[in-house]
Amino acid sequence: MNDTLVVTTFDWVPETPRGYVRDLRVRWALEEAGLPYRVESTPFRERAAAHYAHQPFGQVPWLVDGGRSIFESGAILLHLGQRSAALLPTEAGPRSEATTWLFAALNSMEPAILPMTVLEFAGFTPDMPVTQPFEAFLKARLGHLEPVLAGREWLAGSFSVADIAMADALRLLNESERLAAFPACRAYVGRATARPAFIKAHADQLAHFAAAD
Ligand SMILES: N[C@@H](CCC(=O)N[C@@H](CS)C(=O)NCC(=O)O)C(=O)O
Repeated sequence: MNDTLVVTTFDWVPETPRGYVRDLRVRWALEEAGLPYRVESTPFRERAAAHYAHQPFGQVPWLVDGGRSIFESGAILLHLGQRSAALLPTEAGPRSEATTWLFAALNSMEPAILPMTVLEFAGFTPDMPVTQPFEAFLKARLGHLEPVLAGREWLAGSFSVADIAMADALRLLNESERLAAFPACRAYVGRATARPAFIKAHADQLAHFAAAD
């Protein structure tokens, strides 16, 4: 495989999603692992066939590692985890636990978090009847995650790709008051986003989009 990994994100996005575009998960993992990489851009406004060849939904990110192109942030995290013990434990037991929590972040928590953020973006407020079932679904999931995070620093023993996915999904709730009733979840997001690798990845993404203005 080549030494340099290539992450592709959009050349520009509107102000609101900046800092949250999912190339952040990939940048964060690469920074944690200290793997060499560079970032390339694909047009946001006009998505060409070449874009769909890498990402069938016309989204970002994707990662090119040598001759292999991988889309879906979760699949990319798993791929990088296989390249670095800083991202995924090498022992079978802890590795399985970290993989399980990676899927839990993407498949149990994120589906509860995303509808709220989409509704908010569309101008719906938490008190509106249409948002109630989504609020209840999210609260139930956070209620189950809370005791888990109250008892551990990271999801699977040491920090792993599971924490990148989980903390990145949860931090979407940071600007609302939704984590106020879940102090362990809130503290976990604080711990994760205080890591130097997150801080660098976040600043780099903001700089990338700002450079396109
Ligand atoms: N499940 C995909 C979702 C990727 C995704 O939602 N990408 C957003 C940016 S964060 C995107 O490309 N949005 C533009 C669009 O959907 O047209 C992943 O985790 O990689």
